[in-house]
Amino acid sequence: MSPPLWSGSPTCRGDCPPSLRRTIQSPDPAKTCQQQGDGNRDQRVNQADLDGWAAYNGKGPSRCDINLDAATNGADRDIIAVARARARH
Ligand SMILES: [Ca+2]
Ligand SMILES: [Ca+2]
Repeated sequence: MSPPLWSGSPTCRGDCPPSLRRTIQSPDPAKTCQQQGDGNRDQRVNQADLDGWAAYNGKGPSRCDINLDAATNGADRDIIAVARARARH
């Protein structure tokens, strides 16, 4: 009996075409926004995100845990501040 032609979920191995690799590895848009500092996920990085961060500062995981390290702290504020400054230009 021959092995199945396809098994398991799609993953990218060394022989994966670059175009398919990009598709599989493309980030979730919402997650990307959060990583760029959009804590409240309204597609903008502004004072509201800093206000949101202040409300969660010193706490554990939150929507303002931008770097997803399970703590909401100054490192997350820095990311928001940089993204905000970048958005102004
Ligand atoms: Ca926002
Ligand atoms: Ca964090």
